[in-house]
Amino acid sequence: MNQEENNALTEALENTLSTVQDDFVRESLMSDSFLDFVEQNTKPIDQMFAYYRCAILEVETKFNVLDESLSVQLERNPIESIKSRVKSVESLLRKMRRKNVPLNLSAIEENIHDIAGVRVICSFPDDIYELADAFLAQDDITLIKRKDYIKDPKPSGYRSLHLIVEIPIFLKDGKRNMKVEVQFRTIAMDFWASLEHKLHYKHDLPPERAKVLADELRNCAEQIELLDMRMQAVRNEIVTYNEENPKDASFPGFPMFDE
Ligand code: 0O2
Repeated sequence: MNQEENNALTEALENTLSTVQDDFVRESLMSDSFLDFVEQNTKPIDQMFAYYRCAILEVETKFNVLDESLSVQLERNPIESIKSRVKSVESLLRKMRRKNVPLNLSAIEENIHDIAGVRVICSFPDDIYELADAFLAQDDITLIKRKDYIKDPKPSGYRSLHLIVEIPIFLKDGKRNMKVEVQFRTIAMDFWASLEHKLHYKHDLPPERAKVLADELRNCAEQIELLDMRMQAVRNEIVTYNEENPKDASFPGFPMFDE
């Protein structure tokens, strides 16, 4: 076959493929039965996502309350920021495919634990455990799973404390328990994870270069762990000094409140 015939054949094949694709979309994805299926299923899915957004609101409120109350005792806010998200549909479908989850809502709620995600960014490593303990001690929180990637970092170098918890949300017609993944990190751990996440998904390097960069990122994670430990040590020294040298705040003879 000469070049001209080859080009003509390629073009004919591409046209046929395009027609087949078009027919498939019209007959399957635009068929009455599929559109009826979408209509019937959209509302329960929207409802499920709304319940997860409610659960996020409940968890965020708990951390805002903890931050506010601990700020008096610690004389600083242990939480730097809170970031929340409901998992994207694409990410949810990928995870369902990976974990072979059946295509129904109760199977999704049972098997996918991070549809609602709350990330609590703390100042110091110790704050993470103090906040996690205070959160878990609340009697409407049930711990489902704990993954401590600070004590046992992932091979990538990733460090955070993950808790999967169940929390009730209160609706017009009753109570519903929802699963939420709470990730705790320091600012330094968050800095690393955010940049690593961006770099991880945006390269197409040959395997040997990818390995060199993965080693470099793991090395950065180790440096960040050291920085966290040094900042924690500075804070501990200040706290110890203040405990050993308390300021006398009471006006002599006129205590404003009883101790
Ligand atoms: P998204 O939706 O983009 O946030 P499991 O459910 O236990 O079977 P899973 O969910 O893979 O398995 O659990 P894992 O690994 O404990 O937690 C996954 C989430 O932790 C990720 O969400 C990230 O937010 C974070 N994470 C885990 N490992 C890394 C890492 O090496 N680098 C960074 N930057 N983040 C990490 P997803 O899956 O990205 O979902």
